Amino acid sequence: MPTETRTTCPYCGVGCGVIARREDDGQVSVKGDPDHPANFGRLCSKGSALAETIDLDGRLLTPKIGGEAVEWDTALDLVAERFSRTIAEHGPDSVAFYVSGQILTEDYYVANKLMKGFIGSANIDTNSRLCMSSSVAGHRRAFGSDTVPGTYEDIELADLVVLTGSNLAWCHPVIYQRLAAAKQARPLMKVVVIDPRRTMTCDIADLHLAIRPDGDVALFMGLLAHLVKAGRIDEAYIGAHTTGFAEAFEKTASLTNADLIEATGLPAMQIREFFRLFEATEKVVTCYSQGVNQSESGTDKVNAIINCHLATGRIGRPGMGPFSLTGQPNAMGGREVGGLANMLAAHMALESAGDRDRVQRFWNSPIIADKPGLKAVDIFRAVADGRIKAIWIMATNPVVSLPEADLVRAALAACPFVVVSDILEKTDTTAFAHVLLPSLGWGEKDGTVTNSERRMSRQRAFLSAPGDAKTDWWQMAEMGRRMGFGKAFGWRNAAEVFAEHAALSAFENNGSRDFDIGAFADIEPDAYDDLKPVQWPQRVGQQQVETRFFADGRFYHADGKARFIAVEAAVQAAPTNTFILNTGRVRDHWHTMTRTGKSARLSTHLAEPFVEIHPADADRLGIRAAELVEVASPHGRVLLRALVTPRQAQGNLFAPIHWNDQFASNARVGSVIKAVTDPFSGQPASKMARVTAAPYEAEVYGFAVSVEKPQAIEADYWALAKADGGWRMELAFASAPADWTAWAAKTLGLPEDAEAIAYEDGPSGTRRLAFFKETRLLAGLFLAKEPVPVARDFLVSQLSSAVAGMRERFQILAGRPDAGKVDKGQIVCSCMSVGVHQIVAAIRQGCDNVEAIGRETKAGTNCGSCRAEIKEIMHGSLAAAAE
Ligand SMILES: Nc1nc2c(c(=O)[nH]1)N[C@H]1C(S)=C(S)[C@@H](COP(=O)(O)OP(=O)(O)OC[C@H]3O[C@@H](n4cnc5c(=O)[nH]c(N)nc54)[C@H](O)[C@@H]3O)O[C@H]1N2
Ligand SMILES: Nc1nc2c(c(=O)[nH]1)N[C@H]1C(S)=C(S)[C@@H](COP(=O)(O)OP(=O)(O)OC[C@H]3O[C@@H](n4cnc5c(=O)[nH]c(N)nc54)[C@H](O)[C@@H]3O)O[C@H]1N2
Ligand code: SF4
Ligand SMILES: [Mo]
Repeated sequence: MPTETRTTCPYCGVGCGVIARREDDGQVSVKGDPDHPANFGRLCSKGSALAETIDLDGRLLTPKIGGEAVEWDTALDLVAERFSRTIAEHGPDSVAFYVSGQILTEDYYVANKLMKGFIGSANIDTNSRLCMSSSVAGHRRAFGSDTVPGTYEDIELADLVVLTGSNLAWCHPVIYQRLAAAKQARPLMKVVVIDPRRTMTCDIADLHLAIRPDGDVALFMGLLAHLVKAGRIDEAYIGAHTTGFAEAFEKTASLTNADLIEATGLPAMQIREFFRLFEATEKVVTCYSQGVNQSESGTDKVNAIINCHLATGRIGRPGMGPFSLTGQPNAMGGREVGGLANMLAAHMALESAGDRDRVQRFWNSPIIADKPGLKAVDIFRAVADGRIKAIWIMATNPVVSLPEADLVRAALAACPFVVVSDILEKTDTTAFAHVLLPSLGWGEKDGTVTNSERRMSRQRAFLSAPGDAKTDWWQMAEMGRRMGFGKAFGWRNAAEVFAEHAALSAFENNGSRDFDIGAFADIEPDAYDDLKPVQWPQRVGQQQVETRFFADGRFYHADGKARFIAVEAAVQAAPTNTFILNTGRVRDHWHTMTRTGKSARLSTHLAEPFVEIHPADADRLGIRAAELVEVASPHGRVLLRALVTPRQAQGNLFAPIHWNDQFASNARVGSVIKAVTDPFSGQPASKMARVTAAPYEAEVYGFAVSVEKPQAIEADYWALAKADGGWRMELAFASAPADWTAWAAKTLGLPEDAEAIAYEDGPSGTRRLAFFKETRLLAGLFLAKEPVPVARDFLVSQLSSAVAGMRERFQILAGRPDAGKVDKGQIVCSCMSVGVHQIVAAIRQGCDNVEAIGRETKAGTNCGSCRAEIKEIMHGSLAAAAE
């Protein structure tokens, strides 16, 4: 009998409900859960492709020590022994855990309990430091607690939605779809996007403010001053529920209009328009994400935004409030368990003796960490200089994702003892593990996650555990037992861990702490299995009527009042001859691609690492479209494809974070970023690195398709992507190999009896080789002095087509389909595999809106994530036709 399991998407913080269907033959398909309040049945491209990412290719299926498979007991005994010995010799602060907003709440709870309550150090930090920590710090400064006041519904109810430092269309696509639908239903609703780049999110914007990087504090200070001047502040609210207004306002006096224009780089007219919209609209939600958090002034940006909402009393009411969008599926859950180095469990404070005593009594633990541990960047610095001698990394890939990533790599290479729990055997980080522990992945494990609107949902298993893989919480609990803390780590299942976490949240709480899910303190496994998506708080015996916080004007500082924070605008760095490198995400990939990189469909949208550069900058440097660019800083160097586009402001570059050593020759952008951090949160300023850019002189460019996964690619530049029926790769060589056939045979794993056909045009440098066996194309290699002009989608499609005749074989050498057959062009809609050429053809046939294009080509008819791009192509084509 086919089974259907309700679970939650493991990607972004929207936290969409997914129904996973498993057929008798083991085939899995997914669809959106129509009853889940985060998505009501919608899924984005990544969620829709989940079934393509759960195969066992490359999975780590057994514990390993030094690369050799071992039993769990052997591995865990060694881990416990090495950690215990290191602690005995060098103290508890000589070890660390570096965990992730992608583990489940139960995993996180156990790891945090072990480190803070039993090992007695707070050296547990998480990749959420790189993601959410400025929001946490800003919330705690303003509210006295790390509380996201609003709900997704507020975004739909608002009359003005301000999106600052958020590429919602690509990074929180289902919230974007909900917002777009609300705007369509209520055309008077306004959307303002504040982002140095013109992103796809701007598609629904009434106003796009292409702000100078880090101009946000100045902009929101200017807004506060404007609100005061316009008499639009809520003095009664300020008086009754806040303190610090006068000081915060006073700071704005030093910001002249000229300063504001200078700091934001925006035309005065645009600034005025934004201020007027904000002033005149009662229902405003300000959503923010990494353009705010990942900055040297990240925490101040958060507070500058919150100041404006407090000043107008627009918080905690329907359609109003500041809204920090969480990135990872369980960023919020990690904050609940206190999984950051400067927090304690259940939203209690590490710096409060009373809280420490309370947690220690609840855990009945021998010790409790009494000072903050090292934050992510500092943990790896401490590994580098030998202060930390044993580290356990779980569900994160720091060799890719941390700034100064080459230093992180060197630190791990030199560390005496590195443990990595991952689902994959081969990542840039697992390469340095002394002990590798196989974890259960999505669909195999059970637990809870909490999304951006504080809604806890269950992730449920619908696949059996592969090999010896085990849940992350079990691994940590076994470690606790082996270190001699058996009684405190004796849970039999995830439900018991969750119940303990819930009980702690209610322990001596009595309404003093925002996070309280005491209603689940006695939850039984059956009820846990049935748990419906539910927002916190869930206090014992208190019927939940309101899911928003602060509607009553009561905050969590001791006096019950919120704080205005007197922020100051960041001083602009003097212009130099370097670029500002901004980094972030693309639509169809997730972080270091360990999962999305498995899906051919998701790999078609953008198949290689790139750098966006403004046409004038490209011109000045002599960089032509599709050539390669070397981006460098004193910390490292990457090689990326030039994407010349006016979406990018002059003097700024943008590169995606996803590509790493498993998918490209040198594209780990973290390696060029200096590890500058926000002084309050410790969050790295990953959106603002100083770099140089220069054209890369390639003698030969190449493109290849191959049935076999290529091994050890000898090329100065390569980027590899999964394709239907095999792999595709982009190549470049500073100097050409002597023998191309030998290069291809070795790299593309060709059998000796492969039949080769070739074409060569000496003067132009064009050279093409194709290798066949019977009716199948095994590989094709296309070389030229310039970026290779072949129809990539057509060539990829030949990997899974029969190519019997000579005519078809020569068509492959020609690198494009017969006239009459369509070459799809770059894929825009990954769900339906529709390319840009097909969309343009539909437009030429008269389709003049996204729906019509959908009817004609099916593009945009499944998850809808590409609709903004379709619109963009349509406007571009229509404009071109009009010229
Ligand atoms: N497709 C996809 N979706 C994801 C993820 C993914 O890997 N892939 N990851 C998830 C995670 S963990 C996270 S944290 C979120 C991140 O979600 P977002 O924060 O929306 O994504 P980013 O691309 O990191 O950055 C957002 C925008 O900030 C802008 N920005 C840069 N500097 C500034 C500045 O000084 N001021 C302002 N106002 N804006 C600036 C950038 O140009 C960029 O467009 O996405 C989540 N969703
Ligand atoms: N320059 C720059 N750097 C950035 C950012 C940026 O915008 N710019 N963004 C930052 C942000 S916001 C984030 S969130 C980070 C993300 O960066 P990372 O956390 O380093 O990236 P992931 O690829 O998500 O790493 C997750 C790892 O966990 C493994 N995994 C998956 N599921 C499981 C599981 O169930 N258990 C275990 N044990 N392992 C599992 C995956 O295979 C993968 O190796 O990057 C940060 N770095
Ligand atoms: S928006 Fe997409 S990635 Fe995010 S939770 Fe929903 S389906 Fe998953
Ligand atoms: Mo993140």
